[in-house]
Amino acid sequence: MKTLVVIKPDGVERGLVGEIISRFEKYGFSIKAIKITQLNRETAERLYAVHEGKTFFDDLIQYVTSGHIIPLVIEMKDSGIEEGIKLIRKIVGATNPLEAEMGSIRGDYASDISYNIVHASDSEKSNSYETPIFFNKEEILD
Ligand code: 3AN
Repeated sequence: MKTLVVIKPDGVERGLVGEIISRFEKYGFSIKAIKITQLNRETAERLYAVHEGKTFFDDLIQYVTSGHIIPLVIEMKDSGIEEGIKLIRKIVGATNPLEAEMGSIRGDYASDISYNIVHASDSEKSNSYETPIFFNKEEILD
């Protein structure tokens, strides 16, 4: 399986890029696409379309467009998409860092739900929607 992970502006600014990538690698994921970029407002709104209208939407867009981000496609060979995404969500930790377990990225490094370091697609459907926002097919290696 392959799926999308995005290191958000606070993860990049805090110098956690190597640490975050290293955690996925140690669990057996390998990188199949990677870049550094910055989202414009329109693309950020597309990425977070499911949250449109929610109280935190404007702040979320402001935050994800505020700095550099690092989208990655990571792969776990011989794993189904559901199991792979489940494992990634465990490595990342719960959306609210106060509920994220210690030992997860958010549990160890985040303290605020609005600045939670990393985004990971939470289903096969969201991955199919989100990955093309960052990468075209040729950029994702086999
Ligand atoms: P996750 O990133 O864990 O998949 P989503 O997709 O539900 O979580 O939410 C996307 C982002 O929106 C979160 N990473 C967080 O930055 C922000 N967010 C979600 N829920 C809230 C909330 N109740 N208050 C503030 N920000 C939120």
